[in-house]
Amino acid sequence: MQFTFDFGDATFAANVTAPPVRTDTGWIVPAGPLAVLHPFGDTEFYRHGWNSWSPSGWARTDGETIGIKDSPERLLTADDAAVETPHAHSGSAVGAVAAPDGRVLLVGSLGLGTPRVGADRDVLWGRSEQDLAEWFVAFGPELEVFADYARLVSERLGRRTRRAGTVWSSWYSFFESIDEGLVARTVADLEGQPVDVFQIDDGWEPIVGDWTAGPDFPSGMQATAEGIAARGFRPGLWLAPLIALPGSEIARTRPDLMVQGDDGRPLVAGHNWGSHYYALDTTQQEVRDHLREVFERVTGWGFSYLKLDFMYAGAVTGRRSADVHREVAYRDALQHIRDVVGDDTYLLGCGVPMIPSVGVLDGARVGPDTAAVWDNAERPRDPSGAGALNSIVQSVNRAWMKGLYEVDPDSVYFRSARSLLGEPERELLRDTAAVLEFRSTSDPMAWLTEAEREELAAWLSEKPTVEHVGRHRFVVDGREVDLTAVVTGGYEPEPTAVAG
Ligand code: 9PG
Repeated sequence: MQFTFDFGDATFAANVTAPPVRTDTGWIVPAGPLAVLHPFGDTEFYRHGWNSWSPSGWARTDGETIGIKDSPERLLTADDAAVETPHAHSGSAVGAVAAPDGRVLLVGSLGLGTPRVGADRDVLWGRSEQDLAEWFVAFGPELEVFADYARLVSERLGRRTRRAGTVWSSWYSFFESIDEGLVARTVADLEGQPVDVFQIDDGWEPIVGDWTAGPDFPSGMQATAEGIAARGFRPGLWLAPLIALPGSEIARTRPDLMVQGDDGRPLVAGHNWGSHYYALDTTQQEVRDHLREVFERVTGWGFSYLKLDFMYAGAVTGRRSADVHREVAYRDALQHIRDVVGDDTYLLGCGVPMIPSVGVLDGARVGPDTAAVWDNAERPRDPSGAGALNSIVQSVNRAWMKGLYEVDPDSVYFRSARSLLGEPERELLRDTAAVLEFRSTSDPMAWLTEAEREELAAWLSEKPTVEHVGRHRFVVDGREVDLTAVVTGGYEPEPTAVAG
């Protein structure tokens, strides 16, 4: 049916499936496809990525789209391959077009069903794989409209309020090369620093899919967790509980527990570690029992901060034993994990579908991996590639998600050794973490100079008040932090020498 959205001094003609309802901040539209005519012509469109690593940001409708181009493998891992069309301006769950006066017209889904929002010079549209959720349509000042949208999403899906505090992660220093001796030394060196969580990342398990202590942790993970706690830190652990590499015991012995492809074999759900990997079919009771066992085990070891990675795989398109929408299957699995670990375990999602995780996760990664290098030379046209620049750009474009959970822009650096980042670039990373209000680092104390250690301690102790005052502008304890140049591509890094 035809409908006119009335915002007082502006009206927009639209096609909807049933009559919308006016609220104090906009309109609630019943589930089903919608298309809103806008008079702005070619203008800026806000595209939102489906999972943590998927690109988000503003691009002109008459310019290049934001997204992963030329790689089906990358689309599968770092965006929603099932619906992504690289050459259309579209994104996941929410989108907006900018009016010339600075206001924006927003269409956002209030739930699951892989809702998509896209635009061209005439129309802002929304449609879903399955019509499970209402839409919000609003027109007004940009920051207000996005905040109103976040408020409505969290009213429906929940909002957890536990805070992680400051985090040290092993990933951006040691990567997979960790062992119990290295962890013990690193923890000992960190004692007394204002770090709340010491999080062990990938590398402790024998293989992705089998969540037991690997050969480099012969004393077991409980002993390692106890060592971390004894130095005054909360033990944190990485796992990717919804995926399995082909060589893992679970994938070898129980291929029937994996999401299946049309060929009746385990479906390829993504690529990493020089391999493809599969996704667990969480709609099977045996998989739910397996997840219960895994999470009872890791919390039993003493880990109460869990980084759950590659979670989008629980929502890939494929054959599952129950006929539920893939995002519903994912959210049920995440809720099951939450039920097992209880309220006091902090769950940080990474590679998670963003909206289906609201209300269950405590925090979520909102960008691709950072790195001790500014730009990613391997994947120059892929905004989901690892690097400091991509991590800043994507994370700042998701600042509005602070209304949904804690937002993690990834680790910052203090070290000048073993890094190609100059001090101005390290500061930009730290400013990004400050405005998003999630502070983590991966620098071992042994890699820092005395001055850098002091800087790190001072920075981790700060608890400033943050205001979001413009699209990419913030005020942090009275200091203006303007990230516009970096986010819009106008920042040139200092040429730096190779250090280390
Ligand atoms: C451990 C790492 C770290 C890191 C995570 C994640 O798009 N990708 O192909 C892609 C691959 C790996 C990746 C991120 C994206 O890294 O983000 O912090 O935990 O796993 O293996």
